[in-house]
Amino acid sequence: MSDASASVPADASVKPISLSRFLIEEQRDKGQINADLRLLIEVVARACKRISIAVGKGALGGVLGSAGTENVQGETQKKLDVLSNEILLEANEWGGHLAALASEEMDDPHPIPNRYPKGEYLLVFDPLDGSSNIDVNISVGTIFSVLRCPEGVTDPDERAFLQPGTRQVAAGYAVYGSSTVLVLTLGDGVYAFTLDREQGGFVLTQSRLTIPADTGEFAINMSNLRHWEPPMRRYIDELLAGKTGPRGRDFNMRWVASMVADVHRILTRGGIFIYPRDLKDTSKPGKLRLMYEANPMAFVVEQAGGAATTGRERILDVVPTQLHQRVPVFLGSRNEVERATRYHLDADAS
Ligand code: AFP
Repeated sequence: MSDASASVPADASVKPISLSRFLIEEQRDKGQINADLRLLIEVVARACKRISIAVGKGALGGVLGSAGTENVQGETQKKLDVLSNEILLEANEWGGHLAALASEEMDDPHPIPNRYPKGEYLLVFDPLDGSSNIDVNISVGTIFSVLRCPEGVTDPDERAFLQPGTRQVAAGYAVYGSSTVLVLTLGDGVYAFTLDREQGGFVLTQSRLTIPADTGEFAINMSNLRHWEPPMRRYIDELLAGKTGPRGRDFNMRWVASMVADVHRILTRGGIFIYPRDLKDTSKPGKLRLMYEANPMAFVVEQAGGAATTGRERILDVVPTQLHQRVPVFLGSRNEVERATRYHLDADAS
């Protein structure tokens, strides 16, 4: 396994490139984005900076602990979940670049108020992923995905959002860890920008991140093992058997329980992240949300040369039927994702 990602690190002798300059060059020189999409990404980044500041204040900001409410998934909302959601809504609704927004924390899509102009894009986000980690000072993050509003739709409802992940025009996440890093794809590679806390702006620190095809590291919540399907057990049993097992090598395990942090590690040094379907509650085909977590992360991972499946099909090909739909997620180093997927397909066929 290669420990280092093949991404191009920042060269200290080169003048730092700000996120704004990167986006302007993507628009002007490469024609990769238009002015509205540039504005949208800048606004999302600004909101992430505000969330990063709130997260960084910790107990001093009075924002730790539960908000005493539940979201549409029936999960208890943290004060920071609610605050992050408000920050993203407020930042994005007046700029004229969006037709509507949808958040993991809200039952229904959020329309753009009539007093503001509307744009051609739909923004989908998980404002604070991994928020159960917030009170114990472990990394959390914001995940976002951008879709085009379907032609001719002026008042987008849930149906406008139900597009497969292949239609995303941009996606990414901000991880609020020992430093705050914004990871972005516009459909042509993956770029990482570190927040300069003194200057207050995001600076390009890694270009064209690449996930190694092979890995010796896996991320999964092992406490669910007894609920897994047989091919899932087979895959993990083989990893756990180590050198003397069928894989002939030892594997290491990591599980942060913040998807952003686990995916960020995989983008940095490889690995496979799995949240499989389990038989604990057969009404739920997995824990993670297709539109808010799986699709944006799958877009990023594929753009970095990795793979992302549900264990049976490519995540980006799944046609959503509900805004808050859940899917199993297998993503990261290509050869491991393909192997785990093959085990599931072989089991289905036999
Ligand atoms: P929370 O946002 O409720 O903390 O959930 C985080 C998450 O959606 C994802 O970020 C983690 O990978 C996963 O759930 C952790 O799930 P377990 O708690 O079952 O390990």
